[in-house]
Amino acid sequence: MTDLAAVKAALRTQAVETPSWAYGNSGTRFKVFAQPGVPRDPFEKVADAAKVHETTGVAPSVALHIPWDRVADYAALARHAADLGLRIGTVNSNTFQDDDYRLGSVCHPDAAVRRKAVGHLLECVDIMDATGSRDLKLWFADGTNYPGQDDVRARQERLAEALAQVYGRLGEGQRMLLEYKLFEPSFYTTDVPDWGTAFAHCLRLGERARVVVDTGHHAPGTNIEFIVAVLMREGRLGGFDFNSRFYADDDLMAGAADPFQLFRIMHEVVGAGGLASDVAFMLDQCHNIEAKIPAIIRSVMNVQEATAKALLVDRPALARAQAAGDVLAANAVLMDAYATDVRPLLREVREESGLHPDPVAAYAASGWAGRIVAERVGGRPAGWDA
Ligand SMILES: [Mn+2]
Repeated sequence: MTDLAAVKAALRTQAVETPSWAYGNSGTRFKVFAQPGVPRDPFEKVADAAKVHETTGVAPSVALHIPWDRVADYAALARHAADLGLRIGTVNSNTFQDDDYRLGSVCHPDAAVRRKAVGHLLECVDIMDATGSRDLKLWFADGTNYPGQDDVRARQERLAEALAQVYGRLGEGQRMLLEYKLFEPSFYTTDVPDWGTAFAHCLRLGERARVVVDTGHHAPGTNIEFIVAVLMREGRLGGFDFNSRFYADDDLMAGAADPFQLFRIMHEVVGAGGLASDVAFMLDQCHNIEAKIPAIIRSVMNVQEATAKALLVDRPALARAQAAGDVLAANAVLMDAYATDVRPLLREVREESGLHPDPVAAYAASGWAGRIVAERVGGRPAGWDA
């Protein structure tokens, strides 16, 4: 028996942060297909993010990426967001698009390059101060392509030193989220390739250093929900970058490739009290061939559906079956929840919150898609380089 009112209340309080870069042009390393109407500056990206929140009711913040979202006045950007019912969320750093970083950024063998990279990270904390952001998200493209290219342990030392400098600069209430990625763009070693490496660095730094799990950043077959369970037990899960992968870091819509995996992850999150915790639920996606805003809306809905199913797991029945060693009954409890069609429940939740029951239809009816194509003429469309 599940308390439906409690499930609905939990669903209403869920918050999924959308990434500014998903609104601009982005895609694969082979081709980025430009779309009409994409934002030309961070203010327009925030306006698009506001549409996702307006239609879903559960996307109240938008993540920035520096330097792509550099503006003269960050407080003005935060006010613009607030005017649209949003807030500026996580600030993401970028130390992978400068020629100086050919051999790495914070792990580079040259101290001058490391200083430049750390300087950028410190600038990101300055921006957080201006926007009121809680989280600094760090992902490093650092690594090597060939055996012998650099000293693996020395690179770890350089990384630790840089992280400590930035951690020391954080203000009260600010956190450092360290994201790992198995490989790419480095192909032999990556300096933060897995949760264990990220966790080890976070442990040394302090309580406000947390690990980010990007669902696309693992080897095929990796049991991501196990990683989530372990990090939550340690109090070190900072948040998620949700997306889907079929092969490598595909950055497809969350829940598109493997909705069952997303459910299993959310089951661990719900079980550990993560919905009511400080775990950040973010999307990290690129929409190359599909319309961007509806794809982001769809991703938010997919996260909601996985969450709803996880909330519907009959946990007392599950605990009884587990305690009795009843393998099949325990599995059946989980599968019953997964097999539930939660779309009617989510439609109800939205209607009870004064929203259209179908966010995709609400967006289509809003006329925003046509308006941005008509109005966003001239200027330079936002993308990976702007
Ligand atoms: Mn990511």
